[in-house]
Amino acid sequence: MLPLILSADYRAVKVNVIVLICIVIAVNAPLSSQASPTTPTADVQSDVLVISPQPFENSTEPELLDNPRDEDESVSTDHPVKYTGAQLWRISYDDQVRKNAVADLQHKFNVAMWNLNGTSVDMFLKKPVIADARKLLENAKVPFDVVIDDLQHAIDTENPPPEVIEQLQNRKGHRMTWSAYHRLSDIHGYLEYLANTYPEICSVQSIGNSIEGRPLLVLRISNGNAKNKAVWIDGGIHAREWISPATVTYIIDQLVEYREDQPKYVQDIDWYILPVANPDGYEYTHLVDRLWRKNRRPSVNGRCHGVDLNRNFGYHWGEQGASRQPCAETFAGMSAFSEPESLAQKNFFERSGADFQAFLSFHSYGQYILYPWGYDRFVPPDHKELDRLGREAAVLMKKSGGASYSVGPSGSLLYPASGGSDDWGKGTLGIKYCYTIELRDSGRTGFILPANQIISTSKEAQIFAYKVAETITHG
Ligand code: 0X9
Ligand code: ZN
Repeated sequence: MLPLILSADYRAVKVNVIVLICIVIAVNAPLSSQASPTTPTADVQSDVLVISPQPFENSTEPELLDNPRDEDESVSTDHPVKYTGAQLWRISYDDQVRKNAVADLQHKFNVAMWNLNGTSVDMFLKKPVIADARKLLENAKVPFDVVIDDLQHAIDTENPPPEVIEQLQNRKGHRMTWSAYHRLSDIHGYLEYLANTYPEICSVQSIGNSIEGRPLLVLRISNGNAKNKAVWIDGGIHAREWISPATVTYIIDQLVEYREDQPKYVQDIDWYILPVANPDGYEYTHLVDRLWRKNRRPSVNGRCHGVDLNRNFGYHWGEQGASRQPCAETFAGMSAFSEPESLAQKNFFERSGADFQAFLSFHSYGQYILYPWGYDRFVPPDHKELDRLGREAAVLMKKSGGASYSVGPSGSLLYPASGGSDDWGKGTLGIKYCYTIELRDSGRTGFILPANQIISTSKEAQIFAYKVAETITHG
């Protein structure tokens, strides 16, 4: 049963039932208009290419991919999803003929978009559709490369073998290595270890529980100076983006274990860090489906689990690039902050007295430094300052031997997507420097970034975070 209609207040129940009925009708409404694949309007909603994207409230919802995994009852921890023979293709996407062909591909086959840039799009294809999809693109004369030729092999080799991980672990009183991706218990155990070992600068608090009851742990690192400005960092909103919690915990390690080596402007910040903002999804990617993105909200339509937490924040919620379909990868939820994970962040900020000047949300992939707005192709009045900081950081990251990052407003540089946490940080909380950082890589391995790139990725992310700290301290 939906929590929406569990209110004890009769009037609320009545209103909620009406709202629920309207939503059910809307969700189940047939597509009343659908652009033909020859109509040149292919566009993107996060992981999913769509035809003629419609705003959330529009009843002509564009076609979005269902998630057939949820309909498969055999999927469980005993029967994890296997991606044997599944491939990632990089397809040219730089003229209208090519865009139409890609839209056609999405219409006909169960393909999901993983990323795009100005000239190409990364599409994920399961094995059964590969031969026909290849024919379609060849007939349309659209060039493409097979970037990953067996996703299951990539998954099986992304972490070092268990015996190697075991050797590295437990050397320092905790299990984190940054040579491997770790389970939630290792990450949470590490935060507790820091709070116990360095109680004068570290404290850990649970800001709430996930839908399945896991704690949302925030580490505060502070020297206690009353004048300190504060920086928020989160990772792991999207479950499958494993490099994000790995990077965020690496930054924590530098801030705490190597504290004396850090510049004064870094030591004089109050850092609030939530390494795993979607703990249920994260565990699900370890145990059942490596490519899960959303939280684990039980099905609201009897078929598909999960809400995209980065569509569930309450600034311009439910507009472009967010879906009302529970099976879509970009399902925005039943209302803004309907999910305990996003609501916990909201409650935390509402109660906190800290002087937040920056809000950094780490994702992958694509190597982008994105600033608001994400909900549309607009920019805030102070966009030049956000852009300057982003560009200065990108130069430093590259100079240090790191990867190249593109900088820009996310609605234009990537795609419009509403309900993101970064927009909420800026638009509702009024925090000046809000960024979403899409970490490595730029497409060779996508979400399955080999663990041997954790440290190099984390080092460039650390440079970014420190540049933010320097700017809010010294201007
Ligand atoms: O679509 C997203 O949520 C982010 N990309 S991802 O591939 N990691 O899913 C980008 C979010 C950018 N910010 C907003 N659109 N507000
Ligand atoms: Zn993401």
